[in-house]
Amino acid sequence: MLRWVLVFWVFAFPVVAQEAVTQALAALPEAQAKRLRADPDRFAAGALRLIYGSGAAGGISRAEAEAAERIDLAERRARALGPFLQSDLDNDGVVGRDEVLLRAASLGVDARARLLLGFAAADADGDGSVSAVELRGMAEAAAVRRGGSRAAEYFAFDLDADGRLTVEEVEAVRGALAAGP
Ligand SMILES: [Ca+2]
Ligand SMILES: [Ca+2]
Repeated sequence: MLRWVLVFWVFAFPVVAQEAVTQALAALPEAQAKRLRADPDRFAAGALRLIYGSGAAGGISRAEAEAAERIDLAERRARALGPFLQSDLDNDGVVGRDEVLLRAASLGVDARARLLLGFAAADADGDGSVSAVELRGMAEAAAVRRGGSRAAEYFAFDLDADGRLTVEEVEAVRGALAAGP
């Protein structure tokens, strides 16, 4: 009996998946749906990385996915802050132009250009120094620009709507995306 249920599931799932994926795509913004259709392998690689990296037993809950995403964003913010914190020579939490110029002089050409361009962009009010608030704004913008939220996108493809995204679902979605609309 179980065997026949499994046989049914294996053969029926792609059809069910195709319909569910079509519906999920229709609910997403057009640009997002287009990007997913264009590169199913990229979607699958990102989702599987999330599942194997932060989930348990072949799947991930929405809460686990959101926690992993928040940790990822915090790491990106920290990376963006690094060069600025290394330029805060007097450790007062504000990066002044004089500090940045001293730091820049010790760097190679590429790192120097990145630091000075980053400093100009981060100084939102143009007063010649990057305040703690401006630092946080810069870090947030950099973190979102380099990736942004994918947990919501992945859970649009929780095909059986049980609140867990499994490896089987990701593979079914990959297949359905590759097969076309
Ligand atoms: Ca400082
Ligand atoms: Ca400023």
